[in-house]
Amino acid sequence: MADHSETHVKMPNIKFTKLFINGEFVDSISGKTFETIDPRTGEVLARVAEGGKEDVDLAVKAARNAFDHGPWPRMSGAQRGRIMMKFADLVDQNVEELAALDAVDAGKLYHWGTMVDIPDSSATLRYYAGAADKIHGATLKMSREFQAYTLREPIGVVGHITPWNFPSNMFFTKVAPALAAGCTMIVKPAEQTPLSALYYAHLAKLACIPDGVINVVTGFGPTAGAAISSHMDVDKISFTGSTEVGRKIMQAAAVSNLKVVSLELGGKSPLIILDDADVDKAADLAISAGEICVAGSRVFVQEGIYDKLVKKLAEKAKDWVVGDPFDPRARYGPQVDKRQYDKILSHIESGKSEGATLLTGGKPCGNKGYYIEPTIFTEVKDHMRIAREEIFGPVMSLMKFKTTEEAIQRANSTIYGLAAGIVTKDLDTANTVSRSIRAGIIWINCYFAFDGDCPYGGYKMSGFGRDLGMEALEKYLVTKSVATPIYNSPW
Ligand code: TXE
Repeated sequence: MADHSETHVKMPNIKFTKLFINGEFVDSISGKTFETIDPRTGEVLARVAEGGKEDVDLAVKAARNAFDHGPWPRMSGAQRGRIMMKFADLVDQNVEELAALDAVDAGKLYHWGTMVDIPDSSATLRYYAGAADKIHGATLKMSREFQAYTLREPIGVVGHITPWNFPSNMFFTKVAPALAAGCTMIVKPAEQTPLSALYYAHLAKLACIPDGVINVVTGFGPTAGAAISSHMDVDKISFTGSTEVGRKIMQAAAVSNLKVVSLELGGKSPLIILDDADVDKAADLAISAGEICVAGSRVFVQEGIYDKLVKKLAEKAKDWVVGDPFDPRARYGPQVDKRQYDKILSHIESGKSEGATLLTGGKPCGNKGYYIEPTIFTEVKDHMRIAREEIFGPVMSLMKFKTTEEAIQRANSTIYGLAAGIVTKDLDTANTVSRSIRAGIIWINCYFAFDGDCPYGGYKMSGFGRDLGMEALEKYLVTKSVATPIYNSPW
């Protein structure tokens, strides 16, 4: 654990803690608030308005009104795009404040936030701003004396329910394509990390996004989240989070108004390292496990390179600095909250008791906050809990294999299918593995390579629907066909 004495802490000014409904920051109707905790210390960072069903009703009413009568869906795509560009500029102008908010609320690394998370968020906005005036349907020559055309219309009022692992990126991954499509929306950020979403609501207002288009209701899943997913006037839910809650959201949609659902859920992503891989590079790629849904938490290593890789990882582990997210030397910050911290530690204990070999880490560190040493287990067997369940923390499991066929079979032997990686110099093998793994994104000789233009999402119980790319825009559009007769057509 790094010594924090030299750390220059850029404590953000927490200005926004109320619900954002119809363009105003308001208290919850019940007057209730909840604590958001600083994972660096375990202490209360701020009290935030706790939205409940009545608040969701108000937010949906505002979004419905903005959709049915407001300017946003009726503007030209070019106009929406211009406003979204302004929103993106405001995000960039506040990059330090936003990265600091995510650092104290979510434990995200500050320097990573300023260099990657926040710039990627504004880039996502600009990507979809550019798409807003390129939404069009087709002209259809029908088989009889008719012609038709299709209109691509916004789907309506959208509920976005997001997790805590990437508070800023998740916000824009959901909000940006929905804005471009002309939708209005209610965002419910995770209860662990509500602060940056409220700041984004403020910036949206400054960018002149009309009132009611973006509403943010902070609060808990079983109350605020459930009220959104079972609401009769919400047309679509876009959710990222656990498979368990994804199931509840589908059920709520089914028994309410059959709203359209897209789900990005858990993963247990395999990284397959073949004998011909460069050991140094393979070790760097393997060290990608962490609080990300696509973490390469099952690392399959071919037997010829296994011992060399274990040695290399043990060497590299000496340079891993766990520390305060504001410390530029820190590579790992704290876990988001006590529950996640306890969950990760319990997985580490299960790894030890089920007989995996602990190579590095394996225990908490620091004298306050939710810090855990990055942990590597070797000799992990497929039946062990650490190999089967999503851990969502800095825990890597190394498993040995003999043939590529065996690696493919074991990699696919999971209920999830979010991401996978392969490290090899052999293009034929890389292509074979890519086509054989059932996962939404495959990385060859790289890992965690995301881009606004590159869709991602799940196979199997990792969900359905894609975020990012032009495919995500489609989720927020619905097709209408319009047919007219053509009399006396020679064709
Ligand atoms: O997710 P939850 P949590 C996985 C990961 C992690 C686990 C739990 O395995 O350890 O999920 O994380 C809202 N109706 N992922 O507890 O509970 C909740 O308030 C409607 C994978 O954070 O699914 C929050 O806003 N909404 C993942 C959001 O759902 C409900 C990212 C996510 O919470 C609700 C995060 C309900 N009944 C966790 N209950 C990924 N794929 O990236 C909760 N919520």
